[in-house]
Amino acid sequence: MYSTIIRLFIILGIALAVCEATYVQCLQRVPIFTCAKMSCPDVGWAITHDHYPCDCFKIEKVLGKNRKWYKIDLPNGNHGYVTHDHCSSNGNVSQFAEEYQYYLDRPFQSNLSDQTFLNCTHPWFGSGCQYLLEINEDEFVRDSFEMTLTDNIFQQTCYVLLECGRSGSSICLDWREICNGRTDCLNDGIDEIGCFNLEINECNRNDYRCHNGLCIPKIFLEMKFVEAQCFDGSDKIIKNNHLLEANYRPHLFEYQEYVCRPDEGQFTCGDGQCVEDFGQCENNRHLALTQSISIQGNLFYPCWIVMICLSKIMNKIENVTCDQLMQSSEIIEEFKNCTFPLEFPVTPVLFGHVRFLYDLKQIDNINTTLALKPDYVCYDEQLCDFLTPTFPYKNLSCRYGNETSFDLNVELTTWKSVIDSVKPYFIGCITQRYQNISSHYSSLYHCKNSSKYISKYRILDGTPDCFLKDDERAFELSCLLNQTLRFQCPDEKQCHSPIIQEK
Ligand SMILES: [Ca+2]
Ligand SMILES: [Ca+2]
Repeated sequence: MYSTIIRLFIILGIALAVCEATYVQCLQRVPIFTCAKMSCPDVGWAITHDHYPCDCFKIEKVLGKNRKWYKIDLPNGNHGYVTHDHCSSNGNVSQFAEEYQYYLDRPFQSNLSDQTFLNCTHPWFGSGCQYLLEINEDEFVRDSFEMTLTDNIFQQTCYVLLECGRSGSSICLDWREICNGRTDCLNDGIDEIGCFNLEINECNRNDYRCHNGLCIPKIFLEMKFVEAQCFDGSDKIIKNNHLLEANYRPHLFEYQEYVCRPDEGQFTCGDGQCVEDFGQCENNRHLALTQSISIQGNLFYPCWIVMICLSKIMNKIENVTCDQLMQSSEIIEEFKNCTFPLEFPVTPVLFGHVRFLYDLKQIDNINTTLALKPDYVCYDEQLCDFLTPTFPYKNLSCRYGNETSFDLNVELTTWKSVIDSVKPYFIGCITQRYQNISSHYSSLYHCKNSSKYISKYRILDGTPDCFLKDDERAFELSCLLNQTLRFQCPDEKQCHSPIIQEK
């Protein structure tokens, strides 16, 4: 945060110092000279805060340093010179910031190489480091973020350096969705390519390994500053125990830089909040997800409408409520002509490969207060090799809904509850097919009856990662891992990961 402000002020300071003037303003009463030297006679005094037109400046070398002289137009039609000591010019700030960067990159090619740049100490800035901008940084930043929020529309920032294919255009890739262990981009899951390197990653002796595999210097754990240094905040949990004050309130920038930990909801709201899939984000990013999964695609209109309403993904379409739509005998009649099994939504509902299929319904007998459960759940067999598919459908492997996690006797009332039921069943699937990975990596744990490998740091971390949940039952192994921050409770034979201390 501070470094950003300092950088901003340094750039402003530099820009003001070298800008091509359109007018000059003096903050003190300074003499106006007839030529660009202190030895020249003066013609009067500059009036404080007056705007003097100016289109050029001269640089004078004084004892090896540059002194800048603005040539200003005077009200009587003559011109004079003032130094930049107490006067500054407006100008094209961004252009000069760019020119300054060009000078830093290629000092000998830049035409700024014979000029002086001031590197002001925070919070001062200006041509002579004479200005101080009094702002409440928290409010300043919060206002700028809040400006992007309106009642119902999520204004998102998109990570554009990966071309991420998602259904529809309502949701784009957030940088937090890269390497988060879930496939978000439907074009070959490019958001998860290469991420296994993080899973394998070990840090050196002087580093702490964040739960997501990144490393930070261990010394940060001992320092008094309260901000988490790991993006997933996993270092904060350890500090929490002995350093942080009880009334610690995370800084706004901490939220902005926060990625979800596995023990939290895994859908990122894009501002530090983490919710379960289709849970509610305060900033409404979940609506963008709902919209993206509700696209009509190549579905016949009545099939699409009825399925949206029965699945309870949304309760109205184009401002007409589902109650009204489902009373249309025409729509209900046409629904019978849909092709069954009907794949709905037209895109994967979870992890980039889990899909739902529905059989023909006696629609008159459906209890519309409940969310319709899928009759079949299909998935990519190569990613979930611990499951034996019951039958193939197109290029997918499928199981009956009640063979997965849908209990016929459990009534679900929301789309989210349908997703919540099926999610644990597929959590053990991998995101990318492994290439040349085997258990000889000492940093990996091999899930039982599965091709999945996870980092040993995920053992007993409170989150099941393997289909059989064996990573949360590897009691003896957990104490053999030689991870210094693991802890053992009295009368227990297992050693817990430090990230569950918060629970
Ligand atoms: Ca992802
Ligand atoms: Ca685990």
